[in-house]
Amino acid sequence: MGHLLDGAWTDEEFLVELDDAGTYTKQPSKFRNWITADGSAAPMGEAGFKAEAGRYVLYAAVSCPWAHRAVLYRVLKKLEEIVDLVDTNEQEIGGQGWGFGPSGHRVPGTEHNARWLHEVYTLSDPECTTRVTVPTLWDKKTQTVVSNESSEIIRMFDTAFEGIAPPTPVLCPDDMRDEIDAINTFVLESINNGVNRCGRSITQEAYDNAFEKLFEALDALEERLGHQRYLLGDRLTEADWRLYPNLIRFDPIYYIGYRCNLRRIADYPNLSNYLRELYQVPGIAEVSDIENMKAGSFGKAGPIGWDGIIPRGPENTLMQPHDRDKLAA
Ligand SMILES: N[C@@H](CCC(=O)N[C@@H](CS)C(=O)NCC(=O)O)C(=O)O
Repeated sequence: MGHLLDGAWTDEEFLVELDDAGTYTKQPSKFRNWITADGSAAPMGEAGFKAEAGRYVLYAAVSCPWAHRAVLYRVLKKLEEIVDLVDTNEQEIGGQGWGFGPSGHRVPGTEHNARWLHEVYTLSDPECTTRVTVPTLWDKKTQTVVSNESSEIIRMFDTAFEGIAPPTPVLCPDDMRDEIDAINTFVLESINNGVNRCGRSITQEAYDNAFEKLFEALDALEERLGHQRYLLGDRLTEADWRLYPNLIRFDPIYYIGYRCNLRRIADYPNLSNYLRELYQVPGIAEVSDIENMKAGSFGKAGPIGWDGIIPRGPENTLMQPHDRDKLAA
């Protein structure tokens, strides 16, 4: 995929996501502001992004696990009436990254009709040099991108809209933050990035390393989930929701398309039972459309350069009963 260079789209690969060993490695996100309850700057970026109903737009794509985090939070934190959601179309061969289709999309708060998501970035910063990624959080009022970093968007969604949105449990409570950060780092390295490293690294060695680390991590989580209901005990937290987008894609997409084929999640009794529980949380199945995830991932212009033929299986059994409540404290 191309990028923005000084505000212009280029297909040239200069923000390369491979390190010297051929390992797929993500670029840092460009926009890192935070929405806060009173609009103060915290913990980084510019001030001025106050939590207000109807002010912000979340750009996402169904196929993307990072965007999925933010879409899940929009449901879990009851923000559907407060933060707008715009799904970009899948990428097109010869296109300019994430797009809105031939008739385009009127960017809220502006008169601009955008054909591509990168135009939303240049409305915000006309000279920017960056990859253009989902999720992207847009502010209609200041006509700027607030953030394109999913880990931070979900933290904002967790608490910034308290008092505006209906009450919901906090998913990263202060007294659990260190534990959550620690397990997030482990899951990020071995699983969130691990599946991409298996699918998109360009040397055997880089793939082998990622593959070993990925299955060691899944084995460790399988063991952990044998004696506790969630990753951090009996409370469902951010850590679980950062794992879920990869678990749900694992058997239909990563196992076959990303060469993650030692074991399926279905072969892990605890992980598969846990995945069913998360999928069955109210509202989550509706924003976990596996057929659309497959279409984006295996599409010709998708991330792994598949031939466009979408594998039909496996059967979706995620609505089958789980018995995770037997582990409740
Ligand atoms: N660090 C970012 C990564 C997001 C990301 O890599 N999204 C992918 C889709 S799954 C993307 O938009 N890639 C386009 C590109 O890198 O050019 C986040 O977590 O928000």
